[in-house]
Amino acid sequence: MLVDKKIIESHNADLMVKHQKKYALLKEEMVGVEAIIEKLVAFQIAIPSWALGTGGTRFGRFAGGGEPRNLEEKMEDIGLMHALNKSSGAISLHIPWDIPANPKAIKNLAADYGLKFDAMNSNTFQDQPNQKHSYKFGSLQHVSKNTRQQAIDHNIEVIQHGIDLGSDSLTVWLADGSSFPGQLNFRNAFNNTLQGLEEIYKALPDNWKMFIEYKAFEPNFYSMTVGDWGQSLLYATKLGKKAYTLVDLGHHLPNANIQQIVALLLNEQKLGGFHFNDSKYGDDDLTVGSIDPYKLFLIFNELVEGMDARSMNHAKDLGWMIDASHNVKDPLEDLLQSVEAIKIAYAQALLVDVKALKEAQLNLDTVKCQEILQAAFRTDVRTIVAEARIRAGAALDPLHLFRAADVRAKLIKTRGEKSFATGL
Ligand SMILES: [Mn+2]
Repeated sequence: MLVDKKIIESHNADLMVKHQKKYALLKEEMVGVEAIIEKLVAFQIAIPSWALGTGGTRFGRFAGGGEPRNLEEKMEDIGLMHALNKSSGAISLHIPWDIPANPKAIKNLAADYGLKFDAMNSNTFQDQPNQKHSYKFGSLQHVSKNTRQQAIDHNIEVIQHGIDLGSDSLTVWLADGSSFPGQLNFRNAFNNTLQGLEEIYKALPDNWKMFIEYKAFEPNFYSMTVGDWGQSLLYATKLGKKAYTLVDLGHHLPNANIQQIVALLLNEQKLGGFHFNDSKYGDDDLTVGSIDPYKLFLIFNELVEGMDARSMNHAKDLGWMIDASHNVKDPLEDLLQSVEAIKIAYAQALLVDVKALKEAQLNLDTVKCQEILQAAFRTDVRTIVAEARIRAGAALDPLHLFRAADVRAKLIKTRGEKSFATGL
């Protein structure tokens, strides 16, 4: 391991006095800090296997050096992150990019790093070498039964890989849709897709969940067959109680009120999981919290309120994943920033004075409602998040330590300057 316990302990010792001063002050002022810290320690965010290399755009890809060359090295990267922050104890795999040659060995490796296998992801948006039928015109929606069957079989194969590894959920994201008016019969596309999802659903073990992810546009630009939360909810409702909607923050039209979508899906018991990222225009896949941290806080506020209303376990009852990948930053530094942003927004949401907010809502006191939310959002909770990290055995400042320990240089030394992560 590139960052071992000793390195973390000595890093923490260097920063501890300053941290403890800040924490003592904060603890005096704030009520309920201990309960928040407990929740923060339990809250883990899954890292997608495709985010560990520098992502490509439609125009080019610029590798950063030392990228993981195979599944084992991707797990090494996430293990490294988890050692630094004790908040990313899960990996979300993508098939066929990460098919484990030896599932048992991969499972053991995950246990060594303290990682679990989160949702498995299928891929019917690309054609793979030697694939019989093309997905150029869609997969589960396709006019050809053979193409549809191939996509169904692939998803069932992904479930099997997940069973071998101890995962318990499947995320289905379909690129299906159309780019020109008249290209597609919408009803047939919907019904074909539903039939395919039903076949996949039948192959799910009883303790599994199926997440149906939606996206408003891209790669198709006229229609997407699972284009919004309404369509996803329709499928999930028709399929049954193991099927849920998955919300990816970047998959909405500009200015969509994601907070409200989350609240209603929770109300219907149909919110299954989350893909975190940030964006300015569309599916930009930028670092979580880098553009609009207030929106992220408002979403977490609805998540916390909605989960508490149903006595749900924040850490376990929904799937929490990052789905971001881009060109400019070191992927590990980017992911450390994303996890930190998620924890900050979660901590702020836990600070909201729920009782006062309810009262203000009933009194139609709009000004007070805003004051209550913004009081929580404007609280600097970084010290609380850091305290939770220390208690979990992580580094006080993961990003600082990642740089100070020269982790990327060491990865480049073993993996090479021109290594390319498998995947996008
Ligand atoms: Mn996604």
